[in-house]
Amino acid sequence: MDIRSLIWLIIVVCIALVTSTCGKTVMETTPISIESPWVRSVSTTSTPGHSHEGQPAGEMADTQTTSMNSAAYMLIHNHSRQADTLLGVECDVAEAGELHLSQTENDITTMRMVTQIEVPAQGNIELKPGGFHIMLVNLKQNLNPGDTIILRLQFEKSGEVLVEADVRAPE
Ligand SMILES: [Cu+2]
Repeated sequence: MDIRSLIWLIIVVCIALVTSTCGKTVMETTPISIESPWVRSVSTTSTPGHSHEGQPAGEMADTQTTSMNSAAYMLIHNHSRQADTLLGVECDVAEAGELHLSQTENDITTMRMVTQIEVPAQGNIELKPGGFHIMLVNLKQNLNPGDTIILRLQFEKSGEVLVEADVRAPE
């Protein structure tokens, strides 16, 4: 290797180092912060079917399948001067993470899937039982109280935000 190629190699390595350092800085200054994330505990023996959100087991159950769902809750803060939008969630313990909204009207609770959840500028949105929540669809394993699971939240402006959520029995 002649001296000219060596110099080029050093320049390329330096650019790579600087770029990766910048990437880290961006990650650390994300304007999104998450408070008290938790996931509803589920096991095959306690809650078969699709029941969630406090409905009695079986009310929403698909009688022919033994699939399990759970829900994740948290308080999402947005410290930015721009609104941001939660677009989706991924999680290794479930086949899919869906954004849902539960609503109660005339004593009947229904839930529907939503495509996004907006987090206002310098404000927050609470995901909680009976309201917005993240539905973890078709769990691949039991979720026992005391477990910790990782959720990967996808925001329109802030990109991916990792959340470590505790598994708890619903109150
Ligand atoms: Cu739901």
